[in-house]
Amino acid sequence: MLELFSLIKYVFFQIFGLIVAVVAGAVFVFPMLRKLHSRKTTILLFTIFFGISLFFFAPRAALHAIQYPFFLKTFGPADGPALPLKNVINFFFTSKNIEHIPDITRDPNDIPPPVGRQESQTVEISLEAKEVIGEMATGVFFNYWTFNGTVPGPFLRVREGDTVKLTLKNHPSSINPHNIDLHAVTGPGGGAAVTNIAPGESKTVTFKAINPGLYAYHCAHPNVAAHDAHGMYGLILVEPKDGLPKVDKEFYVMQGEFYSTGALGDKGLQIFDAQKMLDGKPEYVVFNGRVGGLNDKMKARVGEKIRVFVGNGGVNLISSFHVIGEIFDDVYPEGSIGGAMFKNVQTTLVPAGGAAIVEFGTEVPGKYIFVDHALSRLDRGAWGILELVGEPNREVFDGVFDDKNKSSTFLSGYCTPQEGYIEPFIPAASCGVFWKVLDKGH
Ligand SMILES: [Cu+2]
Repeated sequence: MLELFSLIKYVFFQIFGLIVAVVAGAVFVFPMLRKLHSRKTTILLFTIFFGISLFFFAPRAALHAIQYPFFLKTFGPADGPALPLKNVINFFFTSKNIEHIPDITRDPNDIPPPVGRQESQTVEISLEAKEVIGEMATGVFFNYWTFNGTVPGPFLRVREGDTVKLTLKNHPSSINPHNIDLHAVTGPGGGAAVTNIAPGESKTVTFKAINPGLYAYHCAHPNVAAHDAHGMYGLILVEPKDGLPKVDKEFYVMQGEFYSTGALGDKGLQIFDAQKMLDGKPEYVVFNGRVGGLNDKMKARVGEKIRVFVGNGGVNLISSFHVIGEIFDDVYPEGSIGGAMFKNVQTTLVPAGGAAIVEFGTEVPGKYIFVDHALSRLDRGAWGILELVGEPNREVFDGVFDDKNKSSTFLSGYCTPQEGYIEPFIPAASCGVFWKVLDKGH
């Protein structure tokens, strides 16, 4: 009910507000003016009003289409990011059929094992475009468009030289058409050109994985940015012929931005804000689809070697990926495999629609926070905790955790959201401000 109210608030109130204003103006203002002033003055006043209206609205063009927002005019090669009003109304009437996902996050541990083959083969993959409702933070809901019901979509893993036969279905409850563009594909649209599907349809693209690397995939149906900004992305790893070196743990992390009409922390179903997307001003910047999505999921033992497949669904920001308290021993920059690698890196760039692979050994127990080191984004949700358990290693790291300092106790593992620390403090990555504002009761 709260969700429907949000829709009414933002879309229908706007329309009805306009109608009410016009009717009220005609019914009340005109006779009032007629009573107080002559016909000539009335016409003059209305002309002034009409002129001012033209002054404000003419530069924004006439009503571009029956869409929300009404006046958004863009110059992309296809449809703009405004939502067709018929889809908004359709959503309003079919929202009961849309699946509510309890946890929109793709588990960062959910990665297929290494391919482990010495020869190429044909790999069949099936994905489903699915529009669902999920929780961004406690009480904050989004209409996510997904691959297989989570953000990001499944981690796909094939071998260099494999032939991939990928079938994409669009769930019958979808309102929008979708497709898939995999950056591992060599061919028109990365597959998008042959996988446009209406709700209920399914199509197949077959491609040869020629180049090893870690690649993003995403929906490229117009408006591409709008589809991506709803959560339609994931990663595909094309392993080199001999595979990647063995590690102990692999994690799957993907950053993304979400643009809502409501401000950060506003409760209820959030309406997509096309203008904020064009302006590159997201309300939420998160890992794996929601605030706190990675927390309580990434755990390892001291001594284990860790590999993180990091992607960025965008659509506007470049991620400055960093793990607080760790140094990346090895980085496959931009997800490139087979080229020059970076050694001993603090922060690595993950471009929009791009990826990186980072690897690090673990020496000291504690909590290690994955962040986008454009640090104000932490307050929008871009952080997640890796917990390392093991014996203290005082040769590598020594000191006393200060029980009175929340950031100190948090990183040592004492501070939990349940304990209710609520004041903001430095570093903001710690438990206080986020739990209070975004995730109370998490
Ligand atoms: Cu799509």
